[in-house]
Amino acid sequence: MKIKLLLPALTEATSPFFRPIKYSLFPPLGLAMLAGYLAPDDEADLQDEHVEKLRLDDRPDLVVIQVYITSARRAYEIADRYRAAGVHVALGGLHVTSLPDEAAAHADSIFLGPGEDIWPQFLKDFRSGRPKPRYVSTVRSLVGMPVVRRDLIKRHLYLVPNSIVVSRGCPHTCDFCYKEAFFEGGRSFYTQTVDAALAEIARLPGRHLYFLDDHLFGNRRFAEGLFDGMKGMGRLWQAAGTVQSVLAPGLLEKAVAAGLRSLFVGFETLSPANLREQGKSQNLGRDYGAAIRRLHDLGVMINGSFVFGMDGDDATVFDRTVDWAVEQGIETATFHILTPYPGTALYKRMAAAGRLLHSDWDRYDTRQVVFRPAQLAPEALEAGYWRAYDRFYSWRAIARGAATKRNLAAGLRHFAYAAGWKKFEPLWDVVIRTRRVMHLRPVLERVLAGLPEKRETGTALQPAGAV
Ligand code: B12
Ligand code: SF4
Repeated sequence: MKIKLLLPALTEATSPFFRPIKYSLFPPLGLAMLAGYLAPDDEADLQDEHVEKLRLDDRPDLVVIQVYITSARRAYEIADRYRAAGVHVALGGLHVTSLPDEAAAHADSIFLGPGEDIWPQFLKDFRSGRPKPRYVSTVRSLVGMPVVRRDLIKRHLYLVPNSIVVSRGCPHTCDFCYKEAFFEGGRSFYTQTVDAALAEIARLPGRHLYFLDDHLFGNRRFAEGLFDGMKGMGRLWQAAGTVQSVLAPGLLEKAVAAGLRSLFVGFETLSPANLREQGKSQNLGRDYGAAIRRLHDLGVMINGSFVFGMDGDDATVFDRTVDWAVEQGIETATFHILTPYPGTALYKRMAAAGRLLHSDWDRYDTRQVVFRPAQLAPEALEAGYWRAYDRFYSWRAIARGAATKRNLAAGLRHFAYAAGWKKFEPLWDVVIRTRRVMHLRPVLERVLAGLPEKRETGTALQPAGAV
């Protein structure tokens, strides 16, 4: 059987928001995972529109498309084209799960929820000539999952080809998160076995890994087993975790000993009222400053995530948040405009209150305002969002953030990481256009390796006590 697996790009690569480096970071891991269930004599072709031009003039037996909200329009276009040519089209992923009826109009089979149970079932049905129009995941387990078909990934086109996921979902329930809608009807947080996760890590070449799990620390027993097992493997890795897990005694130390060097942390807002409004209770009453100090003391850089536009946010929120993040020495920040994804509690609340402005999914990209904010005009929210990026990544702010570090090495690492990510866009573009992004991987590893903050011998960039 000939099977084509496609990840369409958000709108098209002509979008004004298309930032080549951001979209050349990670390969389509979900699709490579699905390909693991194919038979040895199946011919699979995996294409990712973020990094290559799609070839759509072939006639495979089956086309599989992963649909995110911002790529839905493009995904449907491609699906319609293949269906018109008589090819069976399967659509799955987050957006299909949120809006199955919308997706069903463009597919022969749709898939709701994670693929590990329904995809092998579909393959059996398809091979026997009886594919169903709709498959809904209910059995949630990663035990016995086949090996991810990384041989289908064009590694040289990505800065971080070693992305890895060893769990699904998250133990928390934030109102704005995709998670509850996607995992409805079954477990919404589960992990691989530690042994299977370690075996997958051992198969990955090179040194650097990026765990894309929503919350790698979400199950303490699993996380401890994983980190203990990774100790001595010589890996350098990045991941995502919560403030709560950073503050948990002992766990972070194990992660660092296993090679953790940078953590994406969902601070989201500095306002307790906002946290309450969004049901993000795990952040309530947590000392953000203490979590940051703990990470920095252990030599872990921080990518802080912040959301603007919650009901408690007024026009002062942007500068306040940026100033705080810079003062705390957070190395990189990701800002988002609050976005009610269909199927989430937030979406239901906004829809019931008549606050949604439109259903143009292309614009549900966390950079554009799609609802009526409580205290801000939509234009002011968008302008504030862009200003936050400009201010946080100004040379002055990068230097100020670096100067909070207790030694020269940590300050330089901060400077190199933040500036490298946001200040050399034209260079990134050239490197990506000339397909040389893989040559920058050693540079990333070098910066991540860095040196821990605690080094006693370091040169102070700033008087002691200024942190
Ligand atoms: C890595 C990542 C990215 C990467 C790369 C994505 C990639 N190559 O796949 C980059 C940085 C490019 C990115 C960009 C964006 N992202 Co993003 N990203 C993620 C992240 C952290 C991990 C994705 C992942 O690899 N998951 C692990 C794999 C195993 O799971 P999976 O891909 O979902 O696949 C499984 C199922 O979905 C299912 N499945 C998927 N497709 C199909 C098809 C069939 C036929 C079947 C049977 C099953 C199936 O089976 C797979 C195995 O279970 C997720 C968070 C998350 N937990 O998913 C956010 C997430 C997907 N991103 C999101 C968003 C909003 C964006 C951006 C708009 C952000 C922005 N402002 O730029 C852009 C736009 C992307 C686009 N093209 O439209 C949202 C999506 C919301 C939505 N409803 O679609 C998420 C959920 C983050 C969040 N919590 O809000 N992202
Ligand atoms: S902690 Fe993060 S991943 Fe978990 S539900 Fe909240 S936003 Fe989603």
